[in-house]
Amino acid sequence: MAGMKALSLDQILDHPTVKAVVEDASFELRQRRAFVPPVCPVFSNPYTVLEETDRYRFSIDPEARRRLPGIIANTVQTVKGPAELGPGAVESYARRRNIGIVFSGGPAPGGHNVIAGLFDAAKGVNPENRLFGFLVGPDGVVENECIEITRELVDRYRNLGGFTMIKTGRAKIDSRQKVELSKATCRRLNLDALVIVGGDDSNTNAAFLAQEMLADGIQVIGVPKTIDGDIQVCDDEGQVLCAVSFGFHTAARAFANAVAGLANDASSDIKYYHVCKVMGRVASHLALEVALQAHPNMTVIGEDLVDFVDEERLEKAGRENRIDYTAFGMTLRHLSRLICEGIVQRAAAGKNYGIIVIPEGVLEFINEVEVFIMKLNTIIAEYNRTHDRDFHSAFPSLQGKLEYLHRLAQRSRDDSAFRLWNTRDEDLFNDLPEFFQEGLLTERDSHGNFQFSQIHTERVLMGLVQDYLNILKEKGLYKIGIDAAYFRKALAAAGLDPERFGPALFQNYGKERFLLAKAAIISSKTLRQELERAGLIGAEEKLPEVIDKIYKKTVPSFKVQEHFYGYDGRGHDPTKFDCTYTYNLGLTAFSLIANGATGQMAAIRNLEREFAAWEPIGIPIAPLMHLEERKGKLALVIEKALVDVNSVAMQVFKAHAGRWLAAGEGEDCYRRPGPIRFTGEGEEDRPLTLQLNAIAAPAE
Ligand code: FBP
Repeated sequence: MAGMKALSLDQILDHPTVKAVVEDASFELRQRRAFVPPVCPVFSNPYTVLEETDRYRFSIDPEARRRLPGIIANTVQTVKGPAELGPGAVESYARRRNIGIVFSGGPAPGGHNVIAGLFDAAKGVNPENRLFGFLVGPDGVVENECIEITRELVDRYRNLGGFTMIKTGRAKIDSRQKVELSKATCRRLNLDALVIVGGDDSNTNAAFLAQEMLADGIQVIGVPKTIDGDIQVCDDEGQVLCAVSFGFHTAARAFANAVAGLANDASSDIKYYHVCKVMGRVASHLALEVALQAHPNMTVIGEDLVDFVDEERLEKAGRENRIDYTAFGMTLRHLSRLICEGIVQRAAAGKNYGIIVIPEGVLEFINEVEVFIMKLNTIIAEYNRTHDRDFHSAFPSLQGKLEYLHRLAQRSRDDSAFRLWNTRDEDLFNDLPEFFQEGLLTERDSHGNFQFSQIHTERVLMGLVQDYLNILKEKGLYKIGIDAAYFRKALAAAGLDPERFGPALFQNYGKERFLLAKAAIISSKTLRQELERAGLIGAEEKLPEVIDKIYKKTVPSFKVQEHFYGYDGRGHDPTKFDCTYTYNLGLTAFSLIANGATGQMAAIRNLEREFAAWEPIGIPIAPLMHLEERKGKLALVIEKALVDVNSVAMQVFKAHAGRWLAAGEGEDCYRRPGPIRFTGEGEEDRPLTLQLNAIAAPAE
């Protein structure tokens, strides 16, 4: 440190560089805070009205008609900006209101802007309007835990990720008692309306509350949130009303950027397969978007596995005059084989590394596992219904849970009518690795959903991949291809004739650029035998060093690094798309409230198109509901939108899967989507899936 100036701590702390470093607001953060999302043209009017339209049709579930009579006849409403409103209408629009807002479920980037949009619209119309934020999710409504949202608070969180301002929770207002307590909260706060920002389950909850609160004149409006992207609403004719929930774009971009970083590392260090599990509880929308954004070598799309038919098995059975029913639908083992195929092909082209993307919810599409999940859901739900303690506190250890299952299997022996868990189920279940058994028996969430994020799906799958690769290796079918130019150069340098050794060592010498060792060569011993047979070395002669070295390079070692991309992307600061989308959702929610709507979900139509075409609307929630198995019982819920395997985005993905596998001589096709940022040009401004699917959208 000789020659350095001696500075006092005060002088150091006073230095402008130090001040910039310790300042909590980074440059990017300041840019974010300064960003003012553009608003749909209709919101530049001082007032808005709702135009009902019957252009969209929904097939209504009779159960929804029975249980939601007050809101089932709702139609799609378009937010319009009239030149002027009559005096009575202005008064009613601008009358003083108290509005509550609550986040429900996992965080999704953009939530704070929903609050900001709602707040700005409410205060803009009447500064006396008040906004209350319920704390830590729906429990805040039940327990009347809330804060008044002020401008200072809103400004602190504009354009920022997370749900930090009022937090979130997964509780559900699902019992008479909770509904009554929620009503009491709303009455106590003199609320005119409650906005529920959540996923399919929370919007389902919003519809039931809307029905319940009709008599009190309290409006309930939903807002489509979830990074999973599985709230997508179309009418019966496929006209898109809500192309994607908010948060999806940001999470997908964050995941894709991380995957692109791994691709850089993998193709530099050339020794790892990076297996990236990406969130998405059931649907594979996020995995598909990551594939389009980053072009990993392999991406599994859960929905694509459902209709899988193993033609080879079928043919084999056909030759034996029987039908093999196990050939229909994907098994874990078969999926692992498909992944192995890709790995083996890449290895043959000299690539012993790569990127594999697996959707978190893939198990939902694997028959054998799905059966377990459904059976265990029912067993746990039944137990909770009929006992004083819940299943997980009654059996905290895996051993205890397995013993309970064993008792059920025994019961199936004595009672043929009891089919829920039989000895075959038990045998199959006992074959699974312990951590997987534990995962399948984890606690369900409050909506009765299986928590895929808690399961190491990638570990289960990669375990099977590793086993099968070992088998292929022993059979001599999994080898690393050696570049012919390298082989010739190395042999020439060692004074050996590559033209003599090449045909003895490789199955495709002189035919292809990457040379594959003969299948029979699977050890130093078999290598010797091959060379002796070709008369290239004598029985007592030492194996030439260079040959041994090249042989070792043909032997693959499969090394995996596992990654989980979920919470990081879910908590990311939103893209400009999500900032703008959510701010306009907040404005839309206020328009719906000020115009008296209830049981509607705020949405923006035409998200897949340029901003000028965005159209704020209200979607009736009740007609979207259908019956589905939950916690072992049929429940009325909004249907999750899965990846449409025939969509344009899927067709593009499938058409490029071979190219992105890059199991040939060329380079990998990794794409660098880049980080999410607010400065500079060039950020893709909406999800690629949406842009692609819009190609086939019916003309307006
Ligand atoms: P939401 O549907 O509530 O938005 O949550 C989605 C999600 O992020 C899934 O992708 C993931 O499976 C799950 O939440 C994780 O849940 P938890 O936060 O309870 O671990």
